[in-house]
Amino acid sequence: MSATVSLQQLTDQLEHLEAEAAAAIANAGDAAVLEELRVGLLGKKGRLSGVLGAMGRLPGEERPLVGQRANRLKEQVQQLLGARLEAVRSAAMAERLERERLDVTAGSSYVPPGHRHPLQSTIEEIVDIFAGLGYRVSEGPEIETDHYNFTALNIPEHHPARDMQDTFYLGGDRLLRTHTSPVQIRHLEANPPPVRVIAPGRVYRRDAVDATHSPVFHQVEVLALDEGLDFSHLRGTVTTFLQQFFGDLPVRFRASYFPFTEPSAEVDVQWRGRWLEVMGCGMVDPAVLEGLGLDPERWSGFAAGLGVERFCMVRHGIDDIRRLFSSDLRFLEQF
Ligand code: 2U9
Repeated sequence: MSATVSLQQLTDQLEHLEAEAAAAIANAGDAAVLEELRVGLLGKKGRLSGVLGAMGRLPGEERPLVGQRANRLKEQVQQLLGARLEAVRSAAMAERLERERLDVTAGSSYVPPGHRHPLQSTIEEIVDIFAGLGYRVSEGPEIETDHYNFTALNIPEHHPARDMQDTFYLGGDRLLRTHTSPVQIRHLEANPPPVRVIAPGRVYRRDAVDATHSPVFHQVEVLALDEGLDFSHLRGTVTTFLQQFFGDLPVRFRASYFPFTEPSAEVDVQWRGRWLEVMGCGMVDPAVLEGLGLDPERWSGFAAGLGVERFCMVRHGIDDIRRLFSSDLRFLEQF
């Protein structure tokens, strides 16, 4: 037989429980602790259930009094738990906002990604077109010897073409190359024909600077050497290339002279209604082939050369070559 209980005892227990619960809830620091308290107070095996269990031992008429008191306690505890939960959540959110604070007015550390210089993208476009025609890229030194820059290209000492390609002499027979043709000479020394190469690169000339001249500029030269190549191959290759680069516009060839090609031609494109000279070209002079120990009766080929700055300026409507070397971002950002 269980011990008897009085109404007073149970009411005291409920009062006590309520005070204890209120204090514990007020001290709870987070949602997990509050959930533990809820289970311990109101759960099936909780403290309130314990008191209600004892209620069965009261006389029948007293039970509703305890029941009503217990219900008020339950509501009160639920209300305190809800309010405290709300408070700890908003405190946690405030703490997180403070911890992860973003100053949207702070100065930016954004670095613009940048892009290729217009000269570089012009070179890449030209190389891509010739790659599509089966050409490989060949490169060589910017400091050359008199032999590779001039003599091997059929420009002997005292030839007037040396004046047109006056350069920077570095002492001895060393000089800054005036064209990328020495690259092809070196390529042919190392690789027997058939050969199809292009030589992009920086070249130097002793020129006064003006809107169209710079002592340093870039060339792309083209060389094809094989059996049976004639002027029609040259014409077809150069025309195809120019129409890919500038669009499908008229191209014309005018007779010209270079020491290293015979016959030679200058090439114009009709750009926005005006004929513009953009390239030189010709059949490789037999004297150049003989100098390399190649039999001109068996091997023939064509060569062409262009100035990258000129291509870039025509394409983009740039009126002064110096802009391409000034590194002025207000200019460069347009491309
Ligand atoms: C070898 C044989 C022949 C290269 C060539 C040109 C014509 C030419 C100019 C274009 C504009 C120079 O930059 S520019 O001023 N070049 O007109 N260059 S044929 O001829 C070669 C090259 C290599 C072995």
